[in-house]
Amino acid sequence: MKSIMNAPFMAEMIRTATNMYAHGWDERNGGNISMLLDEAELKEYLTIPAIVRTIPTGFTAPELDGKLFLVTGTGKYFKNVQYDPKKNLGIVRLAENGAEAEVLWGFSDGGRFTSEFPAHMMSHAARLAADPENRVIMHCHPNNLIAMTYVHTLDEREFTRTLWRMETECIVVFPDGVNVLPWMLCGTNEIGEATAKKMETARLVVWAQHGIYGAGRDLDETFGLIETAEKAAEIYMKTAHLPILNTITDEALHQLEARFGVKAREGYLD
Ligand code: 2HA
Ligand code: ZN
Repeated sequence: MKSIMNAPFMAEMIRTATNMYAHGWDERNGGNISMLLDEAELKEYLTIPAIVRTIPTGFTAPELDGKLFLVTGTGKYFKNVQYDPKKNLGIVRLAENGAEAEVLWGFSDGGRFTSEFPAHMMSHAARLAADPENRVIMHCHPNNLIAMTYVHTLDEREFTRTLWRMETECIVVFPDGVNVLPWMLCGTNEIGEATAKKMETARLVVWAQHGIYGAGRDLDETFGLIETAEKAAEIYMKTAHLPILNTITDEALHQLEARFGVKAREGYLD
């Protein structure tokens, strides 16, 4: 049996959490990540099943029954993941139609998965239906995206169009746009269900006055998605109060679609 600390998925998870903290997206215990693991790969590192303990999830997700996730712990700081992965992260397998999470590794201080576990798991189910290759759900608190939700309309088409115009790459990186939820109480099944619904049509879901959710096939792709949206929001926050003399036109956005072989969300371009 190989040491799980040498597993590529573990190294990537630690690197990503560390990098997210360095970007200022995950103050204190802010943010959470979950990544779907491949059972055959995990078996090189863990005996499955070897259940340490079982935690009720408070929801059901039959689509995810038996699936394995590497996930950040509740109350844990991204800053500290690299120093004690086994305490700050855990590997769980969903059982009983998703109503139970079997801890197979980690949460070594008796902890449990992120308080946003419902939003993560429901989002995994929604994204897997849209893209069977989806592996990662990532939540964090990027400054400029949050700031933008105080001063910009939350209309999804308008929010998306503004971000697309802030940087040439945006429409190429997220042609499906950005969906937006109004402020809601976090950590609940209700925000989980609402987030998952929004994940059916886009890989980015902004939580107004809170942060963002991203989905992707791996940690790098998901990080890059949020990074690009956050950069666009930063440019918006740097320029929104100034006289705008130039912009990226819809004609230019259509050119980008053609050049990069992407299709903008239906009805989002004039
Ligand atoms: O505390 O980010 O949304 C973790 C969070 C809650
Ligand atoms: Zn949060």
